[in-house]
Amino acid sequence: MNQHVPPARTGHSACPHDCPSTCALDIEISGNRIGRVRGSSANSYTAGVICAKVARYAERAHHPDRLTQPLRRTGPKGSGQFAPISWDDALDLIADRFTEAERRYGAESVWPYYYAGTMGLVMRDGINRLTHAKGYSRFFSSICVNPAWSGFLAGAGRLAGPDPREMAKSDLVVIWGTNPVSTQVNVMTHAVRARKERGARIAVVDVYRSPTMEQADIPILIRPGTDGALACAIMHVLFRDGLADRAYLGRYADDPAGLEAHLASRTPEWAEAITGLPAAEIEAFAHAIGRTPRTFIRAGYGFTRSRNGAVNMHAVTCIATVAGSWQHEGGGAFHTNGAIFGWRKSMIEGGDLLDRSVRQLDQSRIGAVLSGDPAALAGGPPVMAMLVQNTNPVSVAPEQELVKRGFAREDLFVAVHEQFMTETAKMADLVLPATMFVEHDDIYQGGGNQYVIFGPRLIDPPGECRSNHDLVCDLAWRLGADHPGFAMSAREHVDWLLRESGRGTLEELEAKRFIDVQPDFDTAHYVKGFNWPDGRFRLKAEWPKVPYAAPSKMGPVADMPSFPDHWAVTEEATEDFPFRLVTSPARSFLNSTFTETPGSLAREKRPELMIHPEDAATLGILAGQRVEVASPRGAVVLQARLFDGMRRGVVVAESIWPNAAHEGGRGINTLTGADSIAPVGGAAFHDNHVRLRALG
Ligand SMILES: Nc1nc2c(c(=O)[nH]1)N[C@H]1C(S)=C(S)[C@@H](COP(=O)(O)OP(=O)(O)OC[C@H]3O[C@@H](n4cnc5c(=O)[nH]c(N)nc54)[C@H](O)[C@@H]3O)O[C@H]1N2
Ligand SMILES: Nc1nc2c(c(=O)[nH]1)N[C@H]1C(S)=C(S)[C@@H](COP(=O)(O)OP(=O)(O)OC[C@H]3O[C@@H](n4cnc5c(=O)[nH]c(N)nc54)[C@H](O)[C@@H]3O)O[C@H]1N2
Ligand code: SF4
Ligand SMILES: [Mo]
Repeated sequence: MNQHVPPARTGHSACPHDCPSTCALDIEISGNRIGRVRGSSANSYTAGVICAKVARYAERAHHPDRLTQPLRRTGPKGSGQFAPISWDDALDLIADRFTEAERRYGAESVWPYYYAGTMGLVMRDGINRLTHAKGYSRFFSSICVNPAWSGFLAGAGRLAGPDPREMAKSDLVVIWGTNPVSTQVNVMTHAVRARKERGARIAVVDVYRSPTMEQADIPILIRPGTDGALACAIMHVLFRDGLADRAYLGRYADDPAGLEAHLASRTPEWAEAITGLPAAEIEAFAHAIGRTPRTFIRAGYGFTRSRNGAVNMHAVTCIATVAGSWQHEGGGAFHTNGAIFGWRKSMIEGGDLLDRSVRQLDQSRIGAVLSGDPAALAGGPPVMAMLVQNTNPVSVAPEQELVKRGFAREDLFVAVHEQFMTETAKMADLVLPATMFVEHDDIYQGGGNQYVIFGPRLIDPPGECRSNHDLVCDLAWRLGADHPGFAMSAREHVDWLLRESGRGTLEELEAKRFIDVQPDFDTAHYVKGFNWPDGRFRLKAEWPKVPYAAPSKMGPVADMPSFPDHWAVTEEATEDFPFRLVTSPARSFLNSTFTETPGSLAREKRPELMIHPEDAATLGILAGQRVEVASPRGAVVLQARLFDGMRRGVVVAESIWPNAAHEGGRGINTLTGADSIAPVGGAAFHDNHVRLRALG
């Protein structure tokens, strides 16, 4: 073969995946193929570093199993039997089935369902324009951020904080309930820079010796769902030992005297009994925080995936207020930058068509919704037809047995738009091939940083793949949905968004590749006050008033403690279910993405259960043995891996493997529950009580 291969060039983009790092990428391109992917060194947050799974992206983009043509189901649901169909016929079929559902049961019987497979604003959120234009059931997004964001908002009143690059200027970086070595590698870049350049220490608070905790100077190993107790004891010590910044509190907080009195009984010994962390370690950690003005708390999502998660996030942010850390460069508490971008997204989302009287269905409760639970359906009609884009609920959603039963319903029509034949696609009536980020135009915003990045189409998509935007517009046309956004290209949407939001034009962004929208120091550090009318941080949370839009308050909101506390609503160990299971993310997967790539599969090997050797000995479980793990919701078989990096009684299964990678096709979310976390919903993926049984 003497084929001419054009010389490689470098394209620029953003990582589209659901990861707070939102890395700026330099991508080798030759012909119509991508080669190595590198982190941009021109971008000061990415700083030339990306994770290994995205560096190997060519194996995902050019995977032999990419979906390339529309497929129609020919066998029973879930059989995997499909035959090719033309795009025109596929779109006609969706339009027919949606129209029929609407005629028989009303527009609310159609439920467009999506999530963050791509974080591009046009490709991710455009489906809402169709929903609003047609009056379909609205999607209440809840699977990921709700407890974390509501917990942060309860104190600061705004979803923003110090520039995440300031971690490099900190003297104590506290990585709390996140595992950045696996889940957002750039946090480590900046934290390690602080250690190298300033001799800063890195503390890591987690429930297992994660890859991040392996690198910690101060490892803080606690029991799951006990972060509120730890935070209280830390603040108790700060007040007790004269390390609370009373001047700062007097000016910037609502009720420091009330908090101090409340914490009087939350001693290190009290917290030791709850967290499993020795009181002496709590004291030492509190002293480190209290004596280091530049303490930067980088709070993640992981520790909020418990039934008391919002309370725990609020408690952790209170530490930065009691210690006065916010006022120092390299200090404060950071979780996400959601509030700094100020987008006007109405052209993408069709916000002008939104009708608040249309019901909202809860993403995390999809099992109950599809099974016809009247409460989950908000008293309305059953869901009869769905378009699923950008997400894989038949692996990732909690209460998986119910989810699978729902998708198996004969009277439910499901179209799934995907890059691969995921477990959700396999259950569909119609599977439509989707482009990848290098094959379409979109705009991205940082979660854990402050950049806006443009990601252009760099190569042609394989076969007949269409982008999310194109599919939504094609369907709108057939369904008679009317909105100017359906007649615009993705590039026109990006340009409109930038102009209307006062962020320049697409042409300007393309020339610069990315723009830095970090607010000034005073804004980021709340020097002029926190985001409440009186400018005071709320040590005493008013949960029902937290400014987070939800169909209603969810979970036991009335019982939430106002002051930071250990809120004992987690699924505690019992005689029947004596262990606590956490389902932390696997390093080489991203949720269920990359479970199709050989490089990631080789590294993750097989679904395992990490169990403490002493617990294993008590139960007669040997390394490598099959173990049945059962929660009140179902049972799963995992292979035991003996690991002494947890408190006794805690087990960890790194996730999310496909259900099919497990015996009997039952994966980890068979065990997780879909009851809502207070105050605005979410799934408690890391809060499960389980029993273990050694299998032969
Ligand atoms: N490799 C990889 N990267 C990912 C993902 C992935 O699946 N794999 N997922 C992406 C997505 S969607 C998100 S939202 C982010 C989330 O990223 P993170 O913010 O890191 O959140 P989690 O990944 O849920 O959990 C982080 C850590 O919290 C720990 N943890 C669990 N329960 C508790 C607790 O009660 N207290 C404390 N202190 N720690 C606890 C877990 O053991 C885990 O090590 O990561 C993104 N990046
Ligand atoms: N046990 C357990 N379960 C969890 C978690 C956990 O920690 N433990 N984490 C939870 C969290 S935080 C989250 S955010 C959810 C995430 O759950 P999901 O949003 O389902 O995340 P992924 O599994 O990555 O699925 C994204 C899908 O979108 C597809 N996709 C990517 N780009 C595009 C595109 O441009 N167009 C289309 N049409 N499709 C695209 C990908 O191929 C992939 O199959 O999982 C949750 N589930
Ligand atoms: S660290 Fe996160 S944002 Fe960066 S390349 Fe990896 S998955 Fe993408
Ligand atoms: Mo997430």
